[in-house]
Amino acid sequence: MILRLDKWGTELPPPTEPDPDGAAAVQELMGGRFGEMSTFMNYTFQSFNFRNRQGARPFYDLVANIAAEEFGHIELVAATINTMLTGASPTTNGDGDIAGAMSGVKSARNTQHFIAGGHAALPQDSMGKPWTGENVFASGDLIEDLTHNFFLETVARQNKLRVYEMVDHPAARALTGYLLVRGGVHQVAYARALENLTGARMMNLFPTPRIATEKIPECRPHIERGDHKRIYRFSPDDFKEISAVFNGPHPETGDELEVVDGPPEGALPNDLPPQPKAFVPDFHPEEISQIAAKLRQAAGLPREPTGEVNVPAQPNGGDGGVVDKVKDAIS
Ligand code: MN3
Repeated sequence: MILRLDKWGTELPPPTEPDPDGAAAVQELMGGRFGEMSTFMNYTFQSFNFRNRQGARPFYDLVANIAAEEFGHIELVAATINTMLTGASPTTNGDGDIAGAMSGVKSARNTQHFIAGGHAALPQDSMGKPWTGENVFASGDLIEDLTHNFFLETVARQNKLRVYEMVDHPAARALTGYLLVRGGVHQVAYARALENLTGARMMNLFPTPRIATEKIPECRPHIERGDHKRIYRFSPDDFKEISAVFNGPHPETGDELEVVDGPPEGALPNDLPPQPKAFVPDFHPEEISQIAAKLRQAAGLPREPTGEVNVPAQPNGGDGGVVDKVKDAIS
């Protein structure tokens, strides 16, 4: 089973200028062959199918635990795409007129973001191809699976760097900076697991690809915090044998690898604003808010929402601040 925390693995900037074509590129990190859906489902199936777990407990614990972190990576990629799509078409809730509301995005690279989705992420790659279970390799042979996972994380980091270089939107940069560091940890984890299992000198393969993560500004805060050498234990009581395989010096920095009890501190999620002209979550979202407030009170809950967010939704519907900018110019 999985416990869910209503937090993001790292802080992301709130919506600014929309970047729908950039968001289409970021989709590769969601549903591409080497995207986060693939890492998540690979480790999930490998852990579900793991036989003789008691006999190989440290390896089972490692794979199962990394699977849990990957769930949060999918969430972050989605949040990034959603941030970049916020306000991509006019979204302020005027006097009921929706004529032409979507015309601004008819040439977007991924029109499904706006037709099938509500200005939102989809389980697809950067070409709009749906993620497929063919991306999962779970042979049951531990050495094969670990070798595959090392390769998966290696190529995933290359893809992250390419998206970083392609897209300069601040949300995409924050995302790729974080994922490059965390993906690097998982790459080291599978390499160390193979090394501890077989004696193969996997550390000689680093750095592959030759990414100077410490020189990337969006990676640096995560490295300074020590997140390049840590596996977090995503469970109150389980997966305690990770340290039996995730140990030794980091191949690039020489820092001692460490297992931290409990999930990372993370960050409160931003509340992305409604997109009323796309009926997200409704043409009149304030009606749903009023109903929710009544239901909360009837259930004996406080009138105000109990959950916490980092940056609240902008009341103007997050149309990129265009309305506010016009108001500022007039007044
Ligand atoms: Mn990941």
